[in-house]
Amino acid sequence: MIPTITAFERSPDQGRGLARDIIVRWALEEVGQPYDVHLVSFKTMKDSSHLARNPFGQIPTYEEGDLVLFESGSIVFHIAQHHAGLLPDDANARARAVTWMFAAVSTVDPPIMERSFTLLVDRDAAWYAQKLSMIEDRIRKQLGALSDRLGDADWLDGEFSAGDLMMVCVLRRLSRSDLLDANLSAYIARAEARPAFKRAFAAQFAVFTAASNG
Ligand code: GTB
Repeated sequence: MIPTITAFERSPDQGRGLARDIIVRWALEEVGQPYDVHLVSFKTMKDSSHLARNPFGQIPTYEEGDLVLFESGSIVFHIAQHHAGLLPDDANARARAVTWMFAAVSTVDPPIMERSFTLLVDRDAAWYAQKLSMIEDRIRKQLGALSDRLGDADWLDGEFSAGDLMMVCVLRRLSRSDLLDANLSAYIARAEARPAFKRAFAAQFAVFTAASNG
């Protein structure tokens, strides 16, 4: 059965592929699963039909027969459990890959999101510079630890896994900042060079181009 995901009809990221549908697109491309995309506007995301998919009125969502999922991490985990290619067969290696998925969403992502939010809404506040600097210090500390752990390996734990996919999607949000060291920038570049990422990126970019021309 071909799953259907939701994505922004008009992504505010100018085609940079930062909205989280790219995470799901990429996972589906990695495992070779075709998918349909249902585009939603900011208005229709808050309609009851979309709230039934995601109570928070957000994208991405994933529908496959009777199954309706939200949360990009959970969707990627579902895809990875049902297809070969994103989680190792060995039970311990699999648990470690899942640990990296959680590390991405629950340790590395929160301060990066907070930084994005601060850049967006706090610029006029008297304490803006101080707050930004505190958040960036926190991010630097975490990324230093991450970069040390990665070392000169290609991926976080052996073969490329759903853990790398989630982590790279979190880190890509910093690609225009000075917070990524050369090691993490190269890690992102390696991931973005994967054919599956390129197909996912092109698919979301086509939506951006169509919306811009429409
Ligand atoms: N924890 C959820 C998940 O991982 O699935 C978070 C989902 C989420 O944040 N969805 C956002 C959304 O639907 C889009 S991805 N927002 C609309 C709303 O809440 O009303 C976050 C996002 C938005 C915009 C950019 N951008 O413009 O660069 C990047 C990322």
